[in-house]
Amino acid sequence: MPEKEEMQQQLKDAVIKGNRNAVESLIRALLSEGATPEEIMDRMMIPAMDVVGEQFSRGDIFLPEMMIAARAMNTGLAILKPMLVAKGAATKGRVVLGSAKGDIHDVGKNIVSMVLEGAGYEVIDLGIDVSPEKFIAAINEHKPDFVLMSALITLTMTAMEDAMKAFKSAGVRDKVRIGVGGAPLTQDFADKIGADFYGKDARAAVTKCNELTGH
Ligand code: B12
Repeated sequence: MPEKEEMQQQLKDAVIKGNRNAVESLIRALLSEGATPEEIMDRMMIPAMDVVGEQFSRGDIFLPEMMIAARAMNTGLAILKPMLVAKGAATKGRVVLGSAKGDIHDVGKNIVSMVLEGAGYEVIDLGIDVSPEKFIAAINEHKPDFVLMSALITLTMTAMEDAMKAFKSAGVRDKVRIGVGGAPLTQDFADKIGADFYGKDARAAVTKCNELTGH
């Protein structure tokens, strides 16, 4: 296997095994070999998380291993972040973002945040397990153009639906555009809960936000 290809496989393995030091040094080596941050994220790191999910489903690994892999993933993302965000131009709009109530998965949300910042959006990241009340307070405080919610488990998809209802009751639903995403979501689900858009990945989030802000 040529050296670069070998390193790509090694990076994938390092994320799967949660070896943070190896993740860090392999990313740096790949960057110096000319790999782009997007390539590293899309072709190596994200597919590694899919392998972790499959191993968990099969019962080959358990929660601690899944957690360690996610930590290694977030370490890698932190290295790539300055490169992705540096590309950003002037502010195109303000985004409030968070994982739905009850959901502690944050890797996908962090990628969405980074890619949006890189595309010129100001992002206010509310973190994980964000209650509807916290989203509502952020809408009132920051007056964002968009509220984006991420859910990775079927259970927290319901929490998203509850959040939509809470936004309506609080009278803030029509003040913002709402986007939703996360591995188990579909366009049908987004339509059902009355979101303004669904995005299958971080780039789709940018495309949709650009369309809706006329950029
Ligand atoms: C890592 C991981 C964990 C880690 C999370 C740590 C962390 N810091 O995030 C830990 C160990 C904590 C964990 C816990 C659990 N997990 Co988990 N986890 C995963 C795993 C392996 C990877 C998730 C991930 O990071 N993917 C990589 C990112 C890049 O992908 P992504 O999040 O989908 O994001 C992309 C897109 O979806 C999109 N996107 C995401 N959000 C948004 C938002 C918007 C607005 C837009 C436009 C786009 C968008 O853009 C992203 C980038 O392109 C998945 C398996 C998988 N393949 O998804 C299981 C998985 C999601 N987990 C699962 C389960 C069951 C659990 C637990 C319930 C296990 C348990 N028994 O306790 C708990 C739940 C905890 C909770 N309350 O949230 C199941 C969910 C099944 C289901 N459908 O309900 C999965 C699918 C594993 C499996 N195959 O069974 N998990």
